[in-house]
Amino acid sequence: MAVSNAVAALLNEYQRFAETEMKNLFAQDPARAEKYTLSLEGLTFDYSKNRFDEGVLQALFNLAREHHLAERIEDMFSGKKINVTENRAVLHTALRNFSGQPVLVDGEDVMPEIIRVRNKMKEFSAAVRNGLFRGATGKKLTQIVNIGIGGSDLGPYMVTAALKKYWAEDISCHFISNIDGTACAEVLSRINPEETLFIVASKTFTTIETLTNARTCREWLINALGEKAVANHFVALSTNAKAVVEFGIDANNMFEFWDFVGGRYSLWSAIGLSIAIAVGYDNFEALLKGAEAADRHFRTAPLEKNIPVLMALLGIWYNDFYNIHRYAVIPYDQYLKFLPSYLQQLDMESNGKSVRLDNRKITDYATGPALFGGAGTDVQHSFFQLLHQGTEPVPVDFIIPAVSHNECGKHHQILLANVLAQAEALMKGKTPDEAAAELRAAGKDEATVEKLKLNKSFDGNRPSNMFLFDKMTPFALGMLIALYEHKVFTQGVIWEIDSFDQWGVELGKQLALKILPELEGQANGEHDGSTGA
Ligand code: G6Q
Repeated sequence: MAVSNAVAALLNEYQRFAETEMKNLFAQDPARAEKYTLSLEGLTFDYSKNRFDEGVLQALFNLAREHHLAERIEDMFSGKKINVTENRAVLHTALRNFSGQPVLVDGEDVMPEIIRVRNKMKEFSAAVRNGLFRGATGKKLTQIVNIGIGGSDLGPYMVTAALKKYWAEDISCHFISNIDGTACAEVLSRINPEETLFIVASKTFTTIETLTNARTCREWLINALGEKAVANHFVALSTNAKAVVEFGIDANNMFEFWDFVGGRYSLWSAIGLSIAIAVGYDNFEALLKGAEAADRHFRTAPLEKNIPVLMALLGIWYNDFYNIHRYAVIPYDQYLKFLPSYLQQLDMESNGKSVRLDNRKITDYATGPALFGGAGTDVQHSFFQLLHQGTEPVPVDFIIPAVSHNECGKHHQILLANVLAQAEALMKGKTPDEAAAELRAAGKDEATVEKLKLNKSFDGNRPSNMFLFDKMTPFALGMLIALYEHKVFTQGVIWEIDSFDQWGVELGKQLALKILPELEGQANGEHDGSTGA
């Protein structure tokens, strides 16, 4: 960020605060946890284990004000074309708008169309679930295969897995995304054509991976059931009606969405059809309503009480002042095991940018951090070593439901104990003296104490957020995802980048198309020595 007043103030705050240890802040202020915990519709968000005091926090709020965050939020919700490089409005929030209020793009209310497609999804998902819409041979369609990639895959893939407990008993979901033929072969070997519904999900309907996978699946189906069966076994989710029809899918079997819905923000649209079929439309709507609750909160809560704003500002504090360019998301919920890869796309595709909105190359500050993660407790036994004792801290988001969907002996108590212990250990650490005392108490001789005390000590002062949900319902999941969406948006506002384009992804789409005919011997290309060889 250019050195503005707010940035200069934050640089001073950084100098003042750098040596402060969080554990001392807790010791000095018994009310710290309470002061820095917020609640929202069944979520408790505790951000007290972060490196800040009131001075730092106020300076961060000033940074948000300096970037006119409140106005930028209104710009997004009200349909301004904030995706400037593609000249598009950004209205995934309209997809989960149940307020009855219009949302205008170029003077036209987009809500009637959104409601029409929602109703079409409701009707169709019910017809598949209750067997009114059947396969060509009269069998119920119980095997749902979503064919899509990136934003047309990761959302439904993550959400259907997260809501597995809500699936209809006789329905199973499968996902084909990769162009690697293995992805197709593995799914096709497990399903029966007579009972399979293929959902071809592609915003543009031009993506080579999805179209190639869809053609292979279409051929497989035709070989088994004949050409006429396609109408009963294929539907499309897209913005491109012409390409859908050219592909051979009936226009009636297409569920539309619009170019104001970005790929990685599209699970709330027709792209969520596999979710609606798996868990039922009412649960899909509950997911949307959870997101709507997060939208209302983001739009109306003051900065000081605004969860996505706090998530974003603390992220910026570490990214741009501590120079920590990574963070980890660790759900302690087996059903959420794909959440980190979903968030990887959301965050890294949105904010992995180096050109500003004013068209200047960014050379003097860092934008989006790298995100990684996995399900706790599994990852405690893999990369947590680096979180505890690596040379640089990694801020962590811990996510856990208070009540499990699968009460099973003491499992959930142990899971909860683990997440709390990890967050506390990261924050408190263990000094070499404490480690030495433990070694002596265990009867070790002084030579062993000297040899091991540093290895057994932990710097501590490592930050984390805690998201505690009453239960991971469709509503709670919708809220969680939307909170991250708004966090990413807020950071993009402060970094002054377009969080809604993805020119880096487009490059990959072009390059492979150029080399493919060369591999097939139909063209010669100019390449560097390595690629040519
Ligand atoms: C997401 C990106 C990208 C996109 C895929 C699939 O924001 O744009 O991940 O979703 O490339 O694109 P289609 O849906 O057009 O096939």
